[in-house]
Amino acid sequence: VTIGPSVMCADLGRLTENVQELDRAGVDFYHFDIMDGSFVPNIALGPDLIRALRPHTDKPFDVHLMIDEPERFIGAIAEAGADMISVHAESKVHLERALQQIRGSGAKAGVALNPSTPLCALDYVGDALDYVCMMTVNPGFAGQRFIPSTLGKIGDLKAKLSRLNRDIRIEVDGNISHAIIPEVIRQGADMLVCGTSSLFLPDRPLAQAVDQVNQIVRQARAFGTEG
Ligand code: S6P
Ligand code: MG
Repeated sequence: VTIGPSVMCADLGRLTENVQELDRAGVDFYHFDIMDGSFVPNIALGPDLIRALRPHTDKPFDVHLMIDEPERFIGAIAEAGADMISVHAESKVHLERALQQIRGSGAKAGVALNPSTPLCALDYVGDALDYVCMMTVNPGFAGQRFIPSTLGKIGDLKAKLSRLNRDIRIEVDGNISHAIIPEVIRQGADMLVCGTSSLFLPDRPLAQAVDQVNQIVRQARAFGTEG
């Protein structure tokens, strides 16, 4: 199980300092939310920021495209330094083609699913898929409430993926709090996007927050192997 800070939740005025601190504390990847003001009712980040941050860390960059026509921007995002790119199944997209395009750019290919989107959206793209970004809030904003029905959906996805017998990772994104981390791990989550609910807390330095999340993850995993 890996943890990735959500970059939009960092102090954007001190982003390189934040990244150095998070790196030292032991995060595994960085999650970038790209929003176009149309697919979601908010605007955030872009390829220039990814490019600017790329020299400051060796950790993988995971880019979540919340945009209407993702195929138009996959090339630019990959070129800016993305290692993983996810496109929304609900966007205006030829999903299988977009996944091939992502892999062709050298990145891992992901599909992001809104909380209300059924898992059958993944039925015919399994061969082109490296990971699923399972939204546990409606995309658009940090600091929202976890949608309870998505918890069982993670387990359903895990079961579906094991039937495919392929190493497709499950990323969970949205209000992944200290309390919910053990639950999502139990359901089969492999990658945790950590934002205002777990890492960027007003009362704690980043390094301490990372330690705490890593400890919760270790405990949850130890508990899982015991039975
Ligand atoms: C939401 C976005 C997410 C948020 C993340 C923030 O549209 O895709 O990646 O950045 O949910 O975390 P939190 O803990 O504030 O919900
Ligand atoms: Mg996201």
